Amino acid sequence: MATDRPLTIALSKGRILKDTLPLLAQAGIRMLEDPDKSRKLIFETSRDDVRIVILRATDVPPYVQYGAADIGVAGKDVLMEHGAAGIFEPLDLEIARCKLMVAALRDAPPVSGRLRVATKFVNIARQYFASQGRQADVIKLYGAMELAPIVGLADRIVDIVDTGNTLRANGLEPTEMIAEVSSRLIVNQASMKTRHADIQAITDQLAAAVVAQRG
Ligand code: PRT
Ligand code: MG
Repeated sequence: MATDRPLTIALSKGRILKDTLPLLAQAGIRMLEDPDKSRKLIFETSRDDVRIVILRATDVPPYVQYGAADIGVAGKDVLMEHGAAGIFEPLDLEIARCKLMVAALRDAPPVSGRLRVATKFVNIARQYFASQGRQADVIKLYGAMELAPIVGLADRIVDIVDTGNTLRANGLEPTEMIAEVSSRLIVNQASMKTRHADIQAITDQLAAAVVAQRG
């Protein structure tokens, strides 16, 4: 049976990995080597029935949706952008907190007519401005969104804001909040049935670790 393969957990490098590993340790799952010092993408763990794959943050939802990973950790921003098909979201891990915001050049005048919005979150942006009844042309970018209003590519950006330093450093300010963001435990819907006991146990242990980390 396919269920003989190790339970596969998808994580992304950076803040999600850093903040998730202590929670997984509380569930008895530890990486056997430091992924920051390795070029490997698949890692064994202290449990021989559990392995960890390291992906780009935006690739975690599709891996879980299609069952290549049974479990994953992804920011709510990435989940909102990807959509929830095939994915359960049983637990808020309360890590990597930030906000999805609309931002503009400081003291930018209101825009009459269509708004030009630059973002990597095109689905979220389209949905948000539609829900506000505002006409928006959304331009997909892959990085350095802050530059777009400065050089006249866009009137607004939609981006992640934490301290606000990146916006400020580029003469921008947040104008509207779209959503509060934290990272979520996500589970493939079929795995939730075929490997229910394992996944439920890990979810329960992570839930306890989340409560403990509130301190
Ligand atoms: O970096 P990469 O392109 O590989 O992917 P990624 O940026 O999606 O991954 P990563 O690891 O940077 O972020 C993973 C998740 O962490 C995101 O999906 C968010 O849910 C969450 N998170 C929390 C953040 C931040 N805080 C954050 N500050 N993600 C990104 N940022 C960036 C933001 O894009 C902006 O450039 O930090 C900048 C804003 O920070 P402040 O403090 O200057 O406001
Ligand atoms: Mg990043």
